[in-house]
Amino acid sequence: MADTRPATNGEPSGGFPAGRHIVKALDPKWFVHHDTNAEMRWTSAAEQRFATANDRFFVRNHTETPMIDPVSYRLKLYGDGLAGAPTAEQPLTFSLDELKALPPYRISSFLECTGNGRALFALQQGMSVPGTPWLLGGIGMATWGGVRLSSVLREAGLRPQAVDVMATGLDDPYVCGGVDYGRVRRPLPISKALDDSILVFEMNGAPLPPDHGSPVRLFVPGWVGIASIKWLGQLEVSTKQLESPWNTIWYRMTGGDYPTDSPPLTTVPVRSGFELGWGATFAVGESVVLSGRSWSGAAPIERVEVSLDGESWQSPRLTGPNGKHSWTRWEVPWQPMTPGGYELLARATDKLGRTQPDSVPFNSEGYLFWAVVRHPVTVV
Ligand SMILES: Nc1nc2c(c(=O)[nH]1)N[C@H]1C(S)=C(S)[C@@H](COP(=O)(O)O)O[C@H]1N2
Ligand SMILES: [Mo]
Repeated sequence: MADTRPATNGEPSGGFPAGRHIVKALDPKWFVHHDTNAEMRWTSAAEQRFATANDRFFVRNHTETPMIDPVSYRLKLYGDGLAGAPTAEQPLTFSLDELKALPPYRISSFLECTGNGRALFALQQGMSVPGTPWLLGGIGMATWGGVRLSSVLREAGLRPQAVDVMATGLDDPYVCGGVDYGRVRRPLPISKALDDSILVFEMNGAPLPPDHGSPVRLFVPGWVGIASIKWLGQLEVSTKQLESPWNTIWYRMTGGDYPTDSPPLTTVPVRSGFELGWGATFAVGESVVLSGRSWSGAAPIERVEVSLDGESWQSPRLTGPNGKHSWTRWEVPWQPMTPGGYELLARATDKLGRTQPDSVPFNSEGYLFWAVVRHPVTVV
């Protein structure tokens, strides 16, 4: 993957270059800049309620945000998985109004980049991996409003023989290392497409913003972010398995001890983050309440264990919603009495018993760092 950037040894500074890869304003107070992408600072999470405000939500763009006219927008559907097997040249189309006429559907779910936590492979395990060096801010939580993908597929004449749906974005083709890989696209198995996948046109009650896929994006709850194709232009519905570089070359585990036929990545593992800056400072003797969030793509969170001294563990009470695809919040009091450097640890276990290990095996793209994060802070 030519999307290669040096790993970082801490939180990169703000400072966004000119260039319009991302349309919304990116205040360095809330975002860390990585080339075409913007990472949420966890200090921003601390000031928010449960959901992440649209203007503080992380952005992951392979190229740049396109501006698409919602009035002339048409979603195209084609393939032999639809009755009459419409072709790419003569597809079925849906306008935004036609999509909005289908029964409404809403889900509160986090969205997380597959590479979230990538910088921690180097920081915690001394493993060098290429790619955007996200700390833990490649995640956000929103209420996504739209219509079920199943409603659209049935309206389009879904055949029982269909096995895969390829979603393709309208952003520019992704060129990397001199190779044009075409538009960002990834196949979705029909089972997940019919289960809880959504075509989204509302984010937290507002029209979907340009950077997050306006006018329509796919949203695949609990799955790695790449499944949720933005600026959705077309859906190919096929009776055969489909492939794209986004499920054959990238977004699957490669290298290390992983078998060469590891499947494309789907469900997000269990993770936890403190609502603190990386390297936050505290005053000695001061009483504070530390807060954080834990999440899993497969199930609600069962319990969280926190260690503030690297030795003893406590189980903070979970507060607020704790749904299948949401993060849940927790709080722990702390009064550090000795100056120095500390590592704050949080380990979550979900209701399926999946938990966070102390370290994770190497994979060459640095995907899915789900080990316990050692969050550095200083007491002065
Ligand atoms: N068309 C298109 N869809 C896309 C992407 C993209 O670059 N182009 N990036 C993917 C990745 S890798 C992630 S993590 C999410 C990020 O969504 P967000 O920018 O709304 O946070 O969108 C996914 N969908
Ligand atoms: Mo991603």
